[in-house]
Amino acid sequence: MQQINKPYEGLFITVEGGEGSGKTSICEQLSLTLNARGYEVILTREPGGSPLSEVLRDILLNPEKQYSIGERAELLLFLAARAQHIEEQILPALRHGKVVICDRYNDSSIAYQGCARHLGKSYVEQLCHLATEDLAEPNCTLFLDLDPTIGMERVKNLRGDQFDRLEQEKLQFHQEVRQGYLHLADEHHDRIEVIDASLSLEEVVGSCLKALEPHLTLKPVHE
Ligand code: T5A
Repeated sequence: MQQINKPYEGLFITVEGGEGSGKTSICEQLSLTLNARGYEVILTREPGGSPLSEVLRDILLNPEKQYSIGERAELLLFLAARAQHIEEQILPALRHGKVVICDRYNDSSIAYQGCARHLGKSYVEQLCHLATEDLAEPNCTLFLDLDPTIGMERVKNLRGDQFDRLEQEKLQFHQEVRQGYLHLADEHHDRIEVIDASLSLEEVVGSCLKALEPHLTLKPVHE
C-alpha cells in the first residue's frame, strides 16, 4: 500500500490522559480559544466522531455486561472506530486546512490495550499503523498527566458511581495506563508534551496553549 506523507495542510492536535485528567474540558477550552484566534476548528473524540464509531463507542464503554469483550476484540473495536473516524472526519478536515483537536487517538490504544491490558506495545503500534495507514500523524499531542487516584475522584464527583466499562477497572490498571503514557512521552518527546493536569483548569489551559504555540503556523481563516 502506498504511504502518503502528510497529504494535508491542516493541524492535527491530540489530547491524551487517564480517566478524569480533564481532556474533555481542555479540548473545549482549546477549541474556543483557537476559534477566537481565527482558526477553523473541528473538535472530535475517540472512540467516536463518526456515526459508526459512535455505535462502537456505545458497545465498548457500556458498563452493562450483556456480553463480554475479550482483550483482542476490544483493541480491534477501538481500531475499527478509528479507521472509520479518520476516513470520514479527520482526514477531510485536515485536507481542508482545518485544526483538528481529537480527544484521544493511537496513544490511548498503546497505553490502555498495549500496556495496561498487556497486549504489548509494539503489537498495538503495528495494528494502529494498519488501522490508520499512517495517513494522519498528530503534529502535537498534549498528555494530561495526573495521579489516577485524583482522576477517578474527579470522575466520581462528576458522575457518582456511574462508571463506564473501562473506568470500572482497578486502580492498578489505571496506574499502568499512566506508566504507558509516560514511556510514550519519553520515546516521542518531540511530539508529546507532558502537561501537569493536577493544576487548576485555567493553569492547565495556559500550559497547553504554550505547548501549542510553536505549531500554530497555519494562517487563520478570519482575523
Ligand atoms: N480507550 C479509548 C481505550 O482503552 N483505547 C482507545 O484506543 C481509546 C481511544 C474513553 C475510554 O476508552 C478508553 C479510554 C477511556 O477509558 P471517555 O468517556 O472518552 O472514555 O472517557 P475519558 O476520555 O477518560 O473522559 P472522562 O470523562 O473520564 O474524563 P476527562 O475527559 O479526562 O475529564 P473531564 O474534562 O470530563 O473532567 C472530569 C471532571 O474533572 C473536572 C471537570 O470539571 C469534570 O468535573 N476537572 C478538573 N477539576 C479540577 N482541576 C482541573 N484541572 C480539572 N479539569 C477537569
